[in-house]
Amino acid sequence: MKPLHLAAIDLGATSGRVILGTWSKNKLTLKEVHRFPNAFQSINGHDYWNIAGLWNEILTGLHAAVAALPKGATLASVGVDTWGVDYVLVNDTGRLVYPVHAYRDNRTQPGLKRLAHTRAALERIYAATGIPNVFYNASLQLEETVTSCPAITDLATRCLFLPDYFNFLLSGRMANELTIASTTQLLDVHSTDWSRAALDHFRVPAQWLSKPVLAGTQLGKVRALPELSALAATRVIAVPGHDTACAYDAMPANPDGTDLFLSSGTWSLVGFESDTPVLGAAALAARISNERIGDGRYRPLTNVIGLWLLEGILKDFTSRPTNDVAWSALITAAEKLPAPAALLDVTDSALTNPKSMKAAIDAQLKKRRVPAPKNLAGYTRLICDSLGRGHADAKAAFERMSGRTFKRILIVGGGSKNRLLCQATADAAGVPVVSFALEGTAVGNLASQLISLRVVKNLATFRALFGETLKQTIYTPRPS
Ligand code: LFR
Repeated sequence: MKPLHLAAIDLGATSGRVILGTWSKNKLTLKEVHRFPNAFQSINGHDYWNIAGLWNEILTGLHAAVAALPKGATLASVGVDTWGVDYVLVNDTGRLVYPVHAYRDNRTQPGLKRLAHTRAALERIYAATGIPNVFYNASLQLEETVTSCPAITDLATRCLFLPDYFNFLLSGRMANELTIASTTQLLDVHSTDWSRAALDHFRVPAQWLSKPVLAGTQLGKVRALPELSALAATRVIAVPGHDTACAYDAMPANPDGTDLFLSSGTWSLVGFESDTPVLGAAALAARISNERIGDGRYRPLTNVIGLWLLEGILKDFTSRPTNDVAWSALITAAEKLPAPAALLDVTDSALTNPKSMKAAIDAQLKKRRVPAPKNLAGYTRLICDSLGRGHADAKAAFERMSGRTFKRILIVGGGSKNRLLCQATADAAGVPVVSFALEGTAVGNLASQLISLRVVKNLATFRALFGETLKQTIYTPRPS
């Protein structure tokens, strides 16, 4: 069989990339053809994504992918994954009728508090959707939109989550995909359709949404538009639209279910794969999110604040590293420091979207009468050790609730390259951390395309084949 070429569009909250994947002789090779920074921008107190900018970066990336193909070859397919929860409201022709807010916008704070203080509603919504009350949920965002702008229910006819919207721009077809739908707190945890109870509670018009398609659904060929003419033969595949679902799919986990997964980037997403959701009072208290795998199964996980802390603190230091050598020097300096006297409370909501991360961390430490670190290496150490503890706490909670024992933690994403974070996690959790040097989200995206195109049988086969080719680093826990 001839080599098969596919493109993964992978958008993160702080950077995006387009990756050309080539499948040949049962091996997947990746080439990053375009990478670009991403950030939300504020106007008059609210935070918005630059959707047109993202679309233009996608086009640039797709053209770079086509240019990187061997002579005469074409792109067989393309898939899009993005961060969760954010959405676009459009009319029947697909025109934007509302600005696209970023999930860190603090407009959801009143709704968040209201639900948090209404025990019965909180429990009802958790029982219906399996998703805890988190400030970024699409449910709270849509509730705020409908309340602050009632005319929107006439203007908009469809709600497309970000991967759905870019799939629409590429294929012309509007569809909601299951994994991204599962991040919203509006999906029924016991089926693969929307929850009437949740839609009614948050006053989201049911007609805005269609029954989600499973990952791997082919949406059609790329539209015949001048800017897409180089992709005339390319199919658009609804891959797992949620980047975390893709990252989990990429991990060559042991099929016996004893691996815990950690997708470490802006957020630290610690969880596992399961045939059943984890529900009930203890799960709600532990803030377990029952997100979905592309085939309909579950990924119970908790969201630990993640490297957002480090990304934030770097902005406060002019001495921040700008290349790999400087990064390595920073990590080495942080490793040499004594362990911090106390760790951060990573659940503190003041760390969610502060103007200055350093000021927010210092304020938390001051309240607890803990001295602030002296320099960037000190903050780096404090952050990595605190995240390591957060990951270990999540593991303990999952073991209590699922009755399973996790023997390893598999890590992918930016944090997998941070040896301080990997070691801190292994030490706190007491199990080895296996780090894979791979673009997990892009790999999961490509895996779904390969399965949809029937060149790979299923995810288990993909993981087995791909796992063999992967370089891994093992961090063994050190005695405390
Ligand atoms: C990671 C991620 C998380 C989600 C957060 C907000 O990029 O998708 O899974 O909880 O972003 O959408």
